[in-house]
Amino acid sequence: MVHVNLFKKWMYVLLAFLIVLSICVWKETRKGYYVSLKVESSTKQVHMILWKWNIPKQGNIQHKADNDSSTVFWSTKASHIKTKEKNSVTQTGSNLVTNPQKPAGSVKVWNKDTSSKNLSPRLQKVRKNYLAMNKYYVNYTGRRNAAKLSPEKLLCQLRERLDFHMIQASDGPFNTSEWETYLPRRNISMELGQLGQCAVVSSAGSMKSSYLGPEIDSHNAVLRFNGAPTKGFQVDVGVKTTIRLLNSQILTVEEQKVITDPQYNTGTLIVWDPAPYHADIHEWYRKPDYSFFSSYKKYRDTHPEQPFYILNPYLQWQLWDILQENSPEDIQPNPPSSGMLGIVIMMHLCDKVDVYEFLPSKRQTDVCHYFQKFFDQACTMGAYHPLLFEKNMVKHLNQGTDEDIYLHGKVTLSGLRNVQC
Ligand code: NCC
Repeated sequence: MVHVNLFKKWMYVLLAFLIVLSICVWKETRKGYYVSLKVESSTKQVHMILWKWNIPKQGNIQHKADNDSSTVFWSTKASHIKTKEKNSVTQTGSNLVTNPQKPAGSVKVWNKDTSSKNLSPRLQKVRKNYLAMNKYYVNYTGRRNAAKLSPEKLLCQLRERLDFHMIQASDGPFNTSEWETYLPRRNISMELGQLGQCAVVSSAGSMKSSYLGPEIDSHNAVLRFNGAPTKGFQVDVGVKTTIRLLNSQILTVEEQKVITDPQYNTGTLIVWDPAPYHADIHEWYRKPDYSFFSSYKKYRDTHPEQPFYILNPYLQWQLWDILQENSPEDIQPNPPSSGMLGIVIMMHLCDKVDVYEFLPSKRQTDVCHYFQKFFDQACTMGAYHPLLFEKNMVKHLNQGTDEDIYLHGKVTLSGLRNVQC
């Protein structure tokens, strides 16, 4: 009898164990199923999940759940090389003293022929989904350069085909007395003058611990993006802000913050908004991607003295066409990133442009921004924006050295006004 009871007890324990085990296994299976659903389900759902311009809360620690968080570098010789090297960059006064432990010529930096096949499986799926979605009705019928154009020819394309004008009172729907009081009267080139050496500061996590602040501030003009702060990060990113390029989402979603936070009230502001590929300015005006016109006006009412421009909606697609024409594969049919737009705007305004951490240095990290603890490889490699192809083009145009990229994430580009075509 005692034996039978003991046996029964053991059976119950075993049964309970099996039930708990099955629940755990079921939960794990559901997790995996959800992850794959995220990238393969209907385009509408994918669009919501793929964080087009959705803003992580500052200070939140988040990590994209996938297995592509390794640090990836692209060598000019061998692709897909992982590195964990720790070269030291120390600072004395305003001069950067570097101690490269790597001999020149063997540094690993972004490869200008990086293809979507080098992306993690998750980001490859994301790219394919955006291609299928084609939200902006892109219908590219232009050339495809099988061989890479020379950097000189590419610079000529940028110089001749990009329309850099900011919206002015004579532009179609803005030709009303109501708008006249809002749009800046002076054009941006007159406002800023001819600029010499300029810097573009990407918001990448790898700006952290770069000690590039003094070098960045030594430029005649500095361009920053969206909410990227300088306060508290001066040593790494500097303090000078000549231009801040905003996407229309931040102006609408964080309207109050943008209006009241003094960091936005420095230098010249430019806002841009994704437009449909073939849209004319009237169509875009009626239906912008983000309804930012009222936020723009509110900002202008609060800070009437600060120059604040609206980028014409054609530039993004003229630039996209050049990116597509010079890429061997289909690029995401979405506008280029603020980063790429900012780079070409500075190439238009300046004699020389140093761009920091757009091409990742040895400090490359999956931390998205230098000012937030948010992890996602997509910030560097691209998801919504065709960032990978933008980076290929910037690498191709670089006039600086691979060492500068490796140590400082720095590329040097020629201003477009100096280009002979
Ligand atoms: O992140 P974001 O860009 O503001 O960064 C500005 C530009 O820096 C370059 N960058 C950034 C991070 C990184 N790890 N590597 C990089 O090379 C890119 O060129 C980038 O454009 C944008 O382009 O406007 C973007 O805006 C954010 C976000 O909307 C704003 O920061 C406002 O909060 C988007 N992020 C999310 O939606 C989560 C980003 O996709 C594009």
